[in-house]
Amino acid sequence: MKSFEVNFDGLVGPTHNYGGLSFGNVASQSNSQQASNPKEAALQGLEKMKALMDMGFVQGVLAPQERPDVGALRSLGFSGSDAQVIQRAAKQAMPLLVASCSASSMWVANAATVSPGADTADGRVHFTAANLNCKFHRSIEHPTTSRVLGAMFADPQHFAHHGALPAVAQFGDEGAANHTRFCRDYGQPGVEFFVYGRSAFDSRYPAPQKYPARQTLEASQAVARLHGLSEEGVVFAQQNPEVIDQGVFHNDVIAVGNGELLFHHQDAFLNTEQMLAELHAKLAARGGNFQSISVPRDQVAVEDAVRSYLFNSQLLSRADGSMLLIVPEECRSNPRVWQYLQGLTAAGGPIREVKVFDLKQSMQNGGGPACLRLRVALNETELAAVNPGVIMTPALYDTLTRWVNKHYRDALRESDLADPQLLLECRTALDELTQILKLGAVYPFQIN
Ligand code: SUG
Repeated sequence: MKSFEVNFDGLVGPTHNYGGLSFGNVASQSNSQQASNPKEAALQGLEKMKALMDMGFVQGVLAPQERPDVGALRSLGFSGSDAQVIQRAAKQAMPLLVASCSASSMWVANAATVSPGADTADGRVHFTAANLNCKFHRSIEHPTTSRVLGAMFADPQHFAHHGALPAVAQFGDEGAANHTRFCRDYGQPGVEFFVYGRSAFDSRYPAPQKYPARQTLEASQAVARLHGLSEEGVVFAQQNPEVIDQGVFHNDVIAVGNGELLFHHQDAFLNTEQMLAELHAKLAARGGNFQSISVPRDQVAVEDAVRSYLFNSQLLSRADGSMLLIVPEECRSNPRVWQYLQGLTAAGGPIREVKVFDLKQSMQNGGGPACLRLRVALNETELAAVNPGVIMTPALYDTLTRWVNKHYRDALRESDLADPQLLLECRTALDELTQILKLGAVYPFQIN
């Protein structure tokens, strides 16, 4: 049976703005207060989805969330009509209104961790929604994420959904941004690679000093248990705390894996040799030949990796067995990174081509090509069970482009977030979107 890696990209929501909300994420902090362009952001994302579809990859789309999140503001004590809630928050606690308006659900690599059916004890594809509890604006995503994933992957014969882990920092879970899977073929049992930033219950593990480690070992272990993964099919590794302190807030800012290949920076991990040996041995036991490409710090410094998002790329397998790397424009404008990439594709290794995309609107909040997609490996039967409304087609691309042009603003500043009209615009757009994507009722305004 054929199997595929399907990339589900987050559609950017109508309230995309630069709130400066993510301490430890260099781009988010340095672009705070700039005016954003939600329309351009959504169109840039759609361009990438279309390009991958045109190249022959199966591409899906994941819906954005209702923002401002009036329910979250009510839970913090703001009351009255929806418009009054927004106005009172704007007057008394602007940072809370900004957080409740974030379109951060676009970075769907953080939506959930996904284990394909070939790896799990019951043979179903397992999803655990990420609690994202390191940042308030992201911690409010998972209830809607769970409903949207449930509407996309509804058939319980093939898909199992787990709610987010307990909402405490000890179980901080950021989803697939710290998870990669190695395999010979997407449909064969693979090795799932969980990367954590610290241990919450064992003080022997080192931890970053300046910025938070968002993913804990205990959260990763819990996800592996929930998904019914076997010990032979799992490797846990610790991120180097020093790179977290340089702005590597998720492992996908410093490493990316696909098929049998791990592409990573030399300084990405602790105990690298031991970790690579374990990956090699476990993949070999599953019939695979693990390979890694380590990018030396004297060619690409950690700072270059953080600024260019070289590793926040999509590593895709083409039909001829070679790989393609999808990188953001910022890689081309960094001379060291661009030179490294020229050498990489000329070297005759597995990565043969680099394609560049303009994702500036998302990049300015620290979200590159890999942040914008959630990978789900599916066999033909499972793919047939996915809600067909969320699979990208030329017609869906045209419909979504029209939908964005009709509903989105082309400039958004902090002062605009206090406008109750923005909530109405967002709800009108999302109500139409749930019909386009055939999701049913998934948003608070549709179900309460
Ligand atoms: O969680 N930025 C996101 C970026 C997420 C990137 N995801 C991955 N690397 N997988 C975050 O820090 C910034 C929002 C603001 O400042 O307005 C933000 O949430």
